Amino acid sequence: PPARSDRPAAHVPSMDAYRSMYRESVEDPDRFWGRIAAREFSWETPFILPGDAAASASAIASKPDAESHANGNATTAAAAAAAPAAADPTKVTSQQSNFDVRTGPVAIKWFESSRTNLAYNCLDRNVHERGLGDNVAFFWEGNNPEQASKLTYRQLLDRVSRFANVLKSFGVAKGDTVGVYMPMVVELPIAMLACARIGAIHSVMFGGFSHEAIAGRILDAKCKVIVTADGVFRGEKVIPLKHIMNKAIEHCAEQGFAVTATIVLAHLGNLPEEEKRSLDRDWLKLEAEASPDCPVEWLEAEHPLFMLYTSGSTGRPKGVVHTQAGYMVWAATTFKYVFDYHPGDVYWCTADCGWITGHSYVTYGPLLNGATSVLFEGIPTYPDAGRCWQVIDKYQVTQFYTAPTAIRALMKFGDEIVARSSRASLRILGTVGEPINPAAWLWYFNVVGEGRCPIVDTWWQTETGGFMITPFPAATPCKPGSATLPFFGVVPALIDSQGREVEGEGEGSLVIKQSWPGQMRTVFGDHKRFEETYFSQHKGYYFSGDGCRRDEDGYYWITGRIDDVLMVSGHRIGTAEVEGALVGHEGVVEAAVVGYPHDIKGEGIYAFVTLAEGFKFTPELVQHLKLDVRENIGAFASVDIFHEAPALPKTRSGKIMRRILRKIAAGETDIHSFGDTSTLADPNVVEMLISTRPGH
Ligand code: 6R9
Repeated sequence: PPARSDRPAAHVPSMDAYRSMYRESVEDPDRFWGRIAAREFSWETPFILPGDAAASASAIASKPDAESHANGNATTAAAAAAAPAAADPTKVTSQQSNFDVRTGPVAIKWFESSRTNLAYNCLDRNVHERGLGDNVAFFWEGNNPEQASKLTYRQLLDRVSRFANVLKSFGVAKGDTVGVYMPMVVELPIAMLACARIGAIHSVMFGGFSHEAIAGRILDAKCKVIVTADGVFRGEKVIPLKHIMNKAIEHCAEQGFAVTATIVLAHLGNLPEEEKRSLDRDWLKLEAEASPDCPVEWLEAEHPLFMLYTSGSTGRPKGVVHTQAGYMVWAATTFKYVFDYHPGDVYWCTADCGWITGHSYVTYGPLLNGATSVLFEGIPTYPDAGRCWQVIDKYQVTQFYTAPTAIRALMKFGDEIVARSSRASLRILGTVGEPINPAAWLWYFNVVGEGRCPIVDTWWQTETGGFMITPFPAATPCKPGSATLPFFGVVPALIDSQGREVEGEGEGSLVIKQSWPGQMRTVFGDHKRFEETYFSQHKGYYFSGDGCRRDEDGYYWITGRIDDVLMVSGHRIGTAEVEGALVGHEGVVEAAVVGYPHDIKGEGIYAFVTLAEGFKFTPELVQHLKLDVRENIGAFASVDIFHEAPALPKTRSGKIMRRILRKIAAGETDIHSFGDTSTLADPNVVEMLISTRPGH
């Protein structure tokens, strides 16, 4: 990109700079992360840098206001330098943590022995130590373009402190879980930060989830206190959040679990009488009455920050647990470098806080950097498909981060609607959620960015906490469709079908070889499942579930999930969850769900269903099945194509051959292109399904 004279130099200005920082980050992670952590965050009890007082001291010298804490009780790493030499010097990284199930339980720990608070670092540090109190934290842009507001860091600190006191008044204490089911309004990050401030663990549930999906999550985490809103408009559609939450809470009660309070934001302000419940309390009233003084709860580095449920190949969604210090350092550092954030920038990520992208790159990453962001309630196509470009001009957005599915959807409306906006403020474009096809990449680059803005194609997962493989915008030459090279501290590897590491060019299963600070620590309530899911396929490695190719330049190209996980419009859905919903219907004896290529969504959902005796594959039945899936999971998991399958292709041992079903779903008709079919119990089943595929 052309250098702009009014901008400071990029944080990573060249490939040489990237390579030297990368080398240090993987060769001496203790020092690398220790220095960053000491310099850029506040610690109540500092961790100890690895036997290197000089590094600590120089980190402090470069920090002008290390001593001035309005709060008085937080210190920075200054104390670490002053502290007597430690007996055990390696307290920064997980060097001693175990990554290998063969040598004992997997245990990931970073910045041990320290205490900090992530909300303090997002708010108090910016207001009281960095003089950013009057800077805008969020420009809120409503679904309705006429609705907008803004919130400074000082106002955000005030509201978070008050709301933290509200939570405490309901008995929420350190270590308790709080369920959050909210639209994209400022109160959503406020609820998250209020939890973090008092050491409560938030469990944010996406606003698109059904009451059953929510009930499952409330029950799993035993969330006694629920934070929600009356409802929200998304485009022209109203989502009755309180109605859905009421049903979820009733469902929990039937299972013997009692929610004790629901704090309800009057967002639409017209909650019907029949949706009101005795547990309801009015958010804004409570907040106004609460004290704005809420001392920070200082927390062990490994104290849980949040859990976020995500889908895997089997079973129910898992509660992915992230902790205070490591996640903080990861979310902030990846944000700073990959979006090359500088004061004065206005950043906009379109993700919902109900997903990991909204946790790391709407809430925590930007706030930790003292950044100014846009928080958007609506959808990219309302009131028309030019909305994103108008919002970019309105707030003079410099970094724009969205998903390939949104790019493809907007591309369909043509270039002219984009050209109506200026977009001159844009510097960097980002994408996340699924592999981006080169056509969409090129449109994003040429039409939206007018060839001026590098695209950061960021590969990462709920489990990784933040970016793992990504370009650095001023350094890494891009190739459309490649997430390019690893972030600092990330050591990827590819494992071939023989279980060996691929050297140089090649393809395989993408794994990570050593711990990084933002790594998930456990599955909530089920550490065994954590070890089984991520560390048992390839011993000594973290298993991502993605396939990947490495090219001659060492660039990584993600090829998609190699397990039974679908990425539909960037939303992660387990095929087992959809199948579970389908076989819950009395008319279905067996169901097999696969993904198929879909122009806009990336992947569509294709369901093969075997019906019970006496049931007919009528439009009514299909309609029922559709509703069952919506009720179980949510509308975003809607099945696109139903295919009646009197029988499914199975191995002689009775395993459904999904590989074959994927080919049929993709519309392939030549059985010779299906790969090995010799283990099929009944080869005729395949021919039969090919000839009955809907649309043939
Ligand atoms: C952040 C997020 C994770 C899965 C991941 C992969 C896919 C995400 C991608 C990408 C190709 C990218 N994915 N980013 N694939 N290129 N830039 O999406 O988390 O919801 O947990 O999904 O998304 O398949 O394994 P999550």
